[in-house]
Amino acid sequence: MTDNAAEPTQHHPGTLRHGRYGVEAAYAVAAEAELPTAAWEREVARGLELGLPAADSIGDRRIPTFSRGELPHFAGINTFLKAPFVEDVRRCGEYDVAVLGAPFDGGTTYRPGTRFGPQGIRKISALYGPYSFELGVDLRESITIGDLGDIFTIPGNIEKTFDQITKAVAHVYGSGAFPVVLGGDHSIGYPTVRGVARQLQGNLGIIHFDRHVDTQETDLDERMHTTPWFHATDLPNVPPENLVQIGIGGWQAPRPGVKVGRERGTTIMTVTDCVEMGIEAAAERALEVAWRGAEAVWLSFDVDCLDAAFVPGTGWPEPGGFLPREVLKFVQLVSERPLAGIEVVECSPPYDSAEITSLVATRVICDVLGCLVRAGHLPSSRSNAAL
Ligand SMILES: [Mn+2]
Repeated sequence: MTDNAAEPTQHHPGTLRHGRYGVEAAYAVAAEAELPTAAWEREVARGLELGLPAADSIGDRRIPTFSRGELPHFAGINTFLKAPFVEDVRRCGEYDVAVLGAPFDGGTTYRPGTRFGPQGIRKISALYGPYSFELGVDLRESITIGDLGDIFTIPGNIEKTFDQITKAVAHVYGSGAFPVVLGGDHSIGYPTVRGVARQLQGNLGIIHFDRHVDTQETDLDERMHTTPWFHATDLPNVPPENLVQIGIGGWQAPRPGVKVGRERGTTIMTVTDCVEMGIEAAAERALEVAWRGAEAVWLSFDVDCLDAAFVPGTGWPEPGGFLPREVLKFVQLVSERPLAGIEVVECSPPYDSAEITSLVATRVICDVLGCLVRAGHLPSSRSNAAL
């Protein structure tokens, strides 16, 4: 970056004339100065009250005896981002964002293990604080997040599990909270969409990141993780014309699914297409397709859309996928419009290496939430939560 790039931003005139930053860093450094600390101060006070003031030898008197907040990152109970555990799910509407796990891998057709996806994602999410430097957002100061724990899935029964997931997602979406679903294999894409769609008057669009089309009717005689969008786009208010599939490619795309997508008119964007047109243009195109005539848009993120090198812990790894910085940019751009919710699927901790796949999943969720906050879509007008 050159000194020329460090012009003061419109939002913070006059604060940056020293030429030490490029455009993004200049924005980031200035944005941090504008962020409040009120929620953090409340968290410290609560920690001291519930966790007792620290031993006399501790100089920093904000530290309690028992860890009761963000710190230390390795301590505490594993909810997502150390959000409060909401045991009474009837109260999920009191939060802007509700995290719920869908621990199910009965739809996998090769590697299993995604039943441990919610656990893996929650565990590594402890590494993250609520603040993003580049986004200039502090989630703790902007929104409330509750972790509802996991849906009671039925390991040996796909259809009963689907019914449980649909009921859970409809409950959360209907409460006004923004659902963040931790998969689970991609078979859950059908019941999650069904849960949101039944709460809408109008149509639901889907932005789908994946190496695989997932549009065939059945696989191995069941509605497996290769089939969610066939069934989702059978729903009356989930038209296939609003399904945009991003990152598709490689040697794992079943021909029956491709045929269905062609016949129904889904939109498919390969990695090369996206990279060559540019991520900004690709995101614009994806938004255009998903939002055309739609009331809301669901984001379904399969971690295997990334190159296999970055996601060892997944069911069907495929080389040639996105780089993390490409896909993160992409999800940030699509989150400049409102979303109905997000699911992150196909994270399989038993196959993971150094928790890197779970970390990618966490990062995608945090970037989506951060961008929704930055764009003013969270807290949403649907939310009942009061900060
Ligand atoms: Mn996939």
